[in-house]
Amino acid sequence: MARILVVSNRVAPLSEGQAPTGGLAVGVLGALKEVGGIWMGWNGEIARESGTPLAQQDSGAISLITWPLSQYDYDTFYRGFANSVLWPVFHFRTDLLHYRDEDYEGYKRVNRIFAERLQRMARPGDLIWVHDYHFLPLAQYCRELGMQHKFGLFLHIPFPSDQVFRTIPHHADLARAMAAFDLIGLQTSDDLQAMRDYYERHLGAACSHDTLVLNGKATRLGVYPIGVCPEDIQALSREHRNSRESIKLKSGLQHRRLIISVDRLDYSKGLVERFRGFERLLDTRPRFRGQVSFVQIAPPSRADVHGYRSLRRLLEQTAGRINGRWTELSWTPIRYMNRSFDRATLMSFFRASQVGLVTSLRDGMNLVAKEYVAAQPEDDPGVLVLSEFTGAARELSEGALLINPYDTAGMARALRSALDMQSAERRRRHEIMMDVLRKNSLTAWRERFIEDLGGI
Ligand code: ADQ
Repeated sequence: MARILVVSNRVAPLSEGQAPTGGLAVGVLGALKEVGGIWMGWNGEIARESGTPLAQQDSGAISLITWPLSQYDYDTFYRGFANSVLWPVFHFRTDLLHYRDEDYEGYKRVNRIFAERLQRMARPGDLIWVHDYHFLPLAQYCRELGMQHKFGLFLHIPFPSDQVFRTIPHHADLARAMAAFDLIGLQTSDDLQAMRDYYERHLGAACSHDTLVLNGKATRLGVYPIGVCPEDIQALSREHRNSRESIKLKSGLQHRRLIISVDRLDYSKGLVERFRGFERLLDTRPRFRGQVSFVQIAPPSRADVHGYRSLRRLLEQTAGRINGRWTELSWTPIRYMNRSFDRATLMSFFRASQVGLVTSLRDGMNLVAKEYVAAQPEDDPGVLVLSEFTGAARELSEGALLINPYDTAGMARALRSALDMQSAERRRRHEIMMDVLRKNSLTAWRERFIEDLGGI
């Protein structure tokens, strides 16, 4: 069998107790655990020079090969072009686009460093699986170094409409370079359609249903919705239902019902809108006051990137204001925690709650939504309230209560329906969603992508 070489920006630590809090890391780690492979990327550290020293860590069938970035490369590549241009634009936030030429140069330079590293590591026949928006030109640079491997790119985030994509300076250069991949995987058919539209309209590519041809080179496009391992999550949440943390959470609730949300602290997740939705519920349905608590777990991410610090301040103010309005001596409406928890604890929290609330303004998939469903007890499951602007909504529309996160009153109505929903209806919805999770599991995601890449 061909070796799989995975490239992503940040490689997740393998040690126990250091749970990754990003969807990409959770997904890649879960996928590689089953088949093994080499995972290459940044070790999260800053050094004098990017790319050295190289470190290797082996754990079971997975080898991690990592290196640091220089401060300048971190600032230009990571904070700059990747997270101040590509991330906001791909999430339709052109108002947050901050472009600088030196950031784009840094982005290309780091991609070239990764290409050189990859060339040294790869053996003939390896399948190269690149992850996410940090490495759109990587295959192109590898080809320039003479590599003839099969290159696949999986984009974890949405692909925006062509009008929005064109706000990126040098978008055509980027898109031409991306066409050096043999396979590009997207989360939903909407993303695929948007990508195809752009290539057709602006670059004159010949596009069929699942292939685009640009300057004689074909790139296959496919939809691969990332999933979870539902059985593992079910078992984890069951085994840890009486863990110390879970008992602490329940005793703090004093038999009140619980709405839970877990996200990286990011403007794409619609956290402020969510707080307002919960506030509206308390405003309009007095019977829930003192009876329902909302727990928001949101560890800070990208704190040094423009927009994230002010978001954090806004959230603190909003939570403070709502709590100031409604808190009673024995009840705090919103518990807002900026920290991460290990996976088992998180899954036990999901299991202990009656409603999982996901309100992203845009989200490639949203694994939390799927984890929430998988963690529920089958005989008494909670309800998922889910933004229609997540990739997950494409798959879970029959079981979840879909909302538009900009519609505060609609969100409050959905929360009320979720809290009032009878057990039979909850079980029915849960079963429908579990069927989807089993079919579109993390294993299926990996197998389909690798099989398609290998078969090209
Ligand atoms: P993210 O934007 O990081 O992922 P998401 O898919 O929800 O979003 O994944 C977050 C992961 O981190 C989940 O597995 C969650 O359990 C974990 N996590 C989050 N907060 C945590 C906390 N406080 N403590 C511990 N764990 C925490 C990106 C895209 C998504 C896409 C994924 C995977 O933005 O749209 O679903 O990649 O492709």
